Amino acid sequence: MSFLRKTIPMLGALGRQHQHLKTVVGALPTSSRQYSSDPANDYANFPGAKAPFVSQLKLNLPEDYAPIPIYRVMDRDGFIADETQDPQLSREVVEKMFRDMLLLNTMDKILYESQRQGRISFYMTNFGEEASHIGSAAALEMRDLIYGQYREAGVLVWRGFRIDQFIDQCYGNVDDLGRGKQMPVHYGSRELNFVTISSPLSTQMPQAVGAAYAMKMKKGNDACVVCYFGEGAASEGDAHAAFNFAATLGCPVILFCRNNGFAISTPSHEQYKGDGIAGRGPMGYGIATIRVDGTDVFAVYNAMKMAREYVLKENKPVVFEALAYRVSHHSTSDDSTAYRSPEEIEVWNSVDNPISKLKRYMVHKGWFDEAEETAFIKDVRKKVLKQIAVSEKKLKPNWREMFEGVYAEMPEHLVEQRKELEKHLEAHKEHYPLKNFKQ
Ligand SMILES: Cc1ncc(C[n+]2csc(CCOP(=O)(O)OP(=O)(O)O)c2C)c(N)n1
Ligand SMILES: [Mg+2]
Repeated sequence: MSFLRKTIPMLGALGRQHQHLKTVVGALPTSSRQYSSDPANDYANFPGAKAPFVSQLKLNLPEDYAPIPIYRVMDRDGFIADETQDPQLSREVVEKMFRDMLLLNTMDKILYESQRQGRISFYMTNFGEEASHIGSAAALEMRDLIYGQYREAGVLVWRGFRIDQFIDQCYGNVDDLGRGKQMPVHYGSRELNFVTISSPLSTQMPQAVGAAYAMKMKKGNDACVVCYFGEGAASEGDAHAAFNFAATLGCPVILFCRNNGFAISTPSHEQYKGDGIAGRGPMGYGIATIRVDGTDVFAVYNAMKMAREYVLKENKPVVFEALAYRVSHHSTSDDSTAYRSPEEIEVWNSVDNPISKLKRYMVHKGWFDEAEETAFIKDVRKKVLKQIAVSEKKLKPNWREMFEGVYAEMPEHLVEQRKELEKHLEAHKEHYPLKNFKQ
């Protein structure tokens, strides 16, 4: 009874409201009517979608829609097809791009081998993706905040992360900025505005969007967030959350997908059925989207400049898809020849390789010097090998540090665990290599 007593007056109120709306709509000229079911208007205005009405029933098939085109500046021979697209970078900048790619490539080769020799526990190379790292990093400002996935070491190289910092991190020694808390390649640098890598895929994505939202709230903001992720990581639920929050909250974030064709052994054609990750942008999430040849450093650079300008001017996100090929194994825990042919790998390692493309461009410009390249690689090799010898001799951080640095104040349960470990090590010290840790 009491339910009815409350409901009947409510229905009466709704009826009155409905009556009122009818009067208002009736009074409006047809053109300004807001309601989708108006027969005089074939453009629907549902709260959930604005689109035309049609009277032909049609199943919208993926193949009815053209794929998003791939922007490129250079062809595989290093020639610029449309001169208006040449970013006109100075010789100095192009040489830095080239040298940074060579440095990354050389360091990767040695650190990969050092894992094979049992010197470090794990490694991931960046072969084939150097242009998307360097081209994107070069188009940003240092104040822009970077969230990486793990295969973006070139962004750090461009920003000035040093060889000793890379190698100390891989050894997790006392000079590792991460204090030995993470696996190799999980770099981070407060100084370089690069948030520390997390192993669980896509965790960085909603975090990056949140950081961009916070930036937008700051008066006079002139920085954006760039969030790198792989096409495999884009299948995680967190990726959806990130895309949708970025769009609906209007966040100045560039959602940079490195689509390298594989998520460990899963090829991209098994990962998704749509038009890559770019295909999700404009229609799926209502996000401005750019798709580029990720082996072309100038294409990535131009597109990133445009993306940065847009996200800051509009306070809206951009989906950025850089297409490339993961030339090496996923990591040292993988053998990719088990699921792809050596011939296929070789194409991407030679003719369609980002470094050789830039090199050919430099040759046409008369900016390339073979002897200089050889000397540079030799010098990097020497530095890396020397640093390995230094980094592997350094002590590990004090083991007590493992409990520190996550919370501003150590919670009770961690204080307890640290005490327990202290007691355990005191009782069984002969079984632990304590001399390798800083006291
Ligand atoms: C939540 C989660 N699931 C699975 C993994 C294991 N894993 C690590 S990397 C990876 C593949 C990611 O592929 P992609 O995002 O395309 O990046 P790529 O390695 O190609 O650069 C997987 C499945 C993980 N780290 N986290
Ligand atoms: Mg991938």
